[in-house]
Amino acid sequence: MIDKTVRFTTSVALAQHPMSNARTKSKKQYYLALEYFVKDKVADEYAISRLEQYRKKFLKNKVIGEKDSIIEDIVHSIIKNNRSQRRYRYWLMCDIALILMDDSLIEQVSEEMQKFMTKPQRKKFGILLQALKGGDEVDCISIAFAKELILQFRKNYSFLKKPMQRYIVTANMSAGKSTLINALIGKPLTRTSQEVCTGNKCYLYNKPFEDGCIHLKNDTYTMNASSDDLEDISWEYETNIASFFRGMDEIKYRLCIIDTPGVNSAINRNHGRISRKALKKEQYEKVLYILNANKLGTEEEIAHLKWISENVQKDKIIFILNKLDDFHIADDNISISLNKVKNDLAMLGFQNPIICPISAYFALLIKRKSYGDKLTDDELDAYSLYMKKFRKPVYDLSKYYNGIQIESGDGEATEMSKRCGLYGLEKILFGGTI
Ligand SMILES: Nc1nc2c(ncn2[C@@H]2O[C@H](COP(=O)(O)OP(=O)(O)OP(=O)(O)O)[C@@H](O)[C@H]2O)c(=O)[nH]1
Ligand SMILES: [Mg+2]
Repeated sequence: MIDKTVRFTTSVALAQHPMSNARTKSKKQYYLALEYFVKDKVADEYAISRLEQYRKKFLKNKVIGEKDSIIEDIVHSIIKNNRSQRRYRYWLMCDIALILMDDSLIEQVSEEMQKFMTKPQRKKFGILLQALKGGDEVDCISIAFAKELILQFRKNYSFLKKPMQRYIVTANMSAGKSTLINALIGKPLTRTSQEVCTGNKCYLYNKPFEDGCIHLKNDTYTMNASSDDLEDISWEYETNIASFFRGMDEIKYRLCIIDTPGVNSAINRNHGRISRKALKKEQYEKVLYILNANKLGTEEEIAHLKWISENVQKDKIIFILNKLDDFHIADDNISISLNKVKNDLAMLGFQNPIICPISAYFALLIKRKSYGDKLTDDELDAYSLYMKKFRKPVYDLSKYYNGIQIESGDGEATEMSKRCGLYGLEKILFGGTI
């Protein structure tokens, strides 16, 4: 049995699929063959949704039914075809591999397919199987027509081989947990608000490449969630979301970031219980503890820090000092605040804590702008204001991160992400050193 997150976190892009220009009848037959092999091996909701994605692509929502015996004839003819459709069996194998993402199931299907092939057909098909396995020495020229699909499979395959890092995010209400997570992902996936917002655990997974699809599992599963779907998630259930993360640099891990509710809600006491239970029971490499720079030293903050110091291994904690864009030079001083936080933490038993200063809100704007998202007028105004602010040396947060310097060749997004703390934080969380 493979890990349930595997099929949940794969990317598949069908826009350029080589079957796109085939005749309607061929597409229908191709889809039937795909369904025939996949359904025989797995029936989980992820595989079924993938099939649905192919069905929509090839059949434009038409529902089709054929007798089993006819489907078998179609499957055999696609596999054996030696004429104009001789490439179909290669594409089919790639698509099946992309859906199953499981070595032994892929092997089983390839053996079943090969039973219907002649010896020379099997020989050439063997090149594809080797290419899927990633043999660099395989000469793929003879199967160049399947290159794009092989590449998609390989990207998923090597992604799944990366180590998994799990980060759980905790804080009091409105410290900016969800905003920070959105900034790390580079998309507004989790709901943020000045009111009590997150009401249950939300697991956010990255995917190997951008295929334009956000996978969402709440009360049901959808593979192509809209922003309305994300707005409408019910806190009655835990939520799982998978999407490509727009990292500032290469992301060296598979990631699972766990968003949790604020622990200090008096109205929703259950929120604190959910979060504390998660901190005790979940598996994770690090806790990202977010401190709201505007609310340092409050009773509620001290209470949560105390609980954390008693219940979580101290070397697992990374403190994140958020909302530094709200500081005003005359009144607040970032270095002094950081030192004060360090001293307060020392009194609670956290010796030499890692403290990462950031403006999560600006960080998200930087990413969205640099990836071409359309920002509202208000967001553009905030962006210009923060850009001016963080260009001033006193607000430059890059100096609090080891090894992060602004370089002359940095584009606007890189420079600003360094200045607002995002770049340095991502180096720590995504850069392969944890
Ligand atoms: N100025 C500023 N506002 C921020 C920043 N980060 C978050 N906010 C704002 O703070 C409010 C709360 O942010 P959320 O991300 O929803 O906070 P949260 O910790 O997830 O809140 P709960 O889920 O309710 O516990 C929102 O209005 C955000 O826009 C920041 O870096 N700077
Ligand atoms: Mg939240």
